[in-house]
Amino acid sequence: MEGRPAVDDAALGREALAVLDANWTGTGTVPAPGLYPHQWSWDSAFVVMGLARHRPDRARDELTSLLRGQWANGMIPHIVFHTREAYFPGPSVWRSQDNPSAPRVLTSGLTAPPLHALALWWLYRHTGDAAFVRHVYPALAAQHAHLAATRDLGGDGLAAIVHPWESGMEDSPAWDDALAALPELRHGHREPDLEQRRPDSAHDRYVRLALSYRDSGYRPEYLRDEHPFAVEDPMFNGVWLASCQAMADLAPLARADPAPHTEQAERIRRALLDRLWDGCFHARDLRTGRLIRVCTVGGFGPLLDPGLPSDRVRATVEVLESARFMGATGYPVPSCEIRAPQFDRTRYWRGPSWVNTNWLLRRAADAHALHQLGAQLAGATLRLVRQSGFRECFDPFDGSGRGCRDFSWSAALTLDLLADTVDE
Ligand code: 2M8
Repeated sequence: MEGRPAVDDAALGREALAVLDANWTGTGTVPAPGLYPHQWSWDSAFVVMGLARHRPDRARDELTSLLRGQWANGMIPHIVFHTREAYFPGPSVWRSQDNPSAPRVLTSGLTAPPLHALALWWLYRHTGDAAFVRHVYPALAAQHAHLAATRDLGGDGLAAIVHPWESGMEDSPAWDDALAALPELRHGHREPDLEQRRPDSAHDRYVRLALSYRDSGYRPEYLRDEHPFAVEDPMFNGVWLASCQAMADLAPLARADPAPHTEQAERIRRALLDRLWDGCFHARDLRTGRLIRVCTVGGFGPLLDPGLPSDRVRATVEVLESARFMGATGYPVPSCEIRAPQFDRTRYWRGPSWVNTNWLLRRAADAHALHQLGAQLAGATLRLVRQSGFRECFDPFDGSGRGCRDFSWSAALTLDLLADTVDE
């Protein structure tokens, strides 16, 4: 197991800022040099929140830069390609330039968890910059309207993800069955000019699924009627709900009406409870109509809603704190319940603990005044980065680092957690 020399809070904060400075390209923050050389959507939202108290100007630039990739239909893509560095699947796979709705800057054709309004709210809370809220608000309202208009494939108010990449947790076992059941997609060909980064069969399926959506012209009708992957994910929708509430809170500053955002939040809450609850929150596969039974960290997303009924909060937190999740591991929160056959402490989103989900759950704990849980999550997350550095993810049992180093959201959210320690 890898160890690091002990660092105090001030030194840890300086290291975190140095990582974010190194990952800043002049137009946006890359998640990590080399492995992720472009701007990723929800990574940027986490960076905005981490920089809010330290480099508010850069936090504003980060969000503005991401929004340059927004499509005219309101969609914020999961990757914005600001640099020429090779990445697979890159611009030649997505071909955004062929779509009339796409912006000039090249982007992917999928979206990601809509965390941006919460990030804007966070930035406002720490800077009081109402002018920036006014400036950005219409773009985020368009993002939310696009989700409501094109992704409510189940018809009850939840947004469906149409690709595992849209969850931000693409390797999660929650998608295994839906991926295994995919029909032979039409695109057997390889993209000749690019190397596949992970040429395993799951990755191949991801690529084919993306190509099939691309070849439909990224049409919502295709998603509704033909696309073989459509899943209602509790984390994606928990994040969306929190962002709807942020939009409602920020509405007066933008001279907008809060009511549509409050109503949308209520629709999501009702649908989460009616459609995804069964003792805890599960994803639902819209193509089979069935709940996906494996419990993952995504199932805790609805805790982000301060309006979640208290009996559901209690039951969900009981699962979170039990020996199925953080009760059994020294370094919370494993991304999959440890007793599930799919649990694997070494594989992305199938076991390791992540700083971003810990941070979101810490925020959720605050929303329900669960201060001890919040403090435990914050303390354990700082212990992880102190011990192993700003790694992409961590072994939940011994805290050793996994994935790439100098990972932006691990650094950014550390800054945020440290600032809270100072404020308290
Ligand atoms: C991971 O996702 C990308 C695909 O978008 C990948 O595996 O190559 C995920 O952890 C996702 O949540 C994250 O946004 C992205 C960049 O950090 O990497």
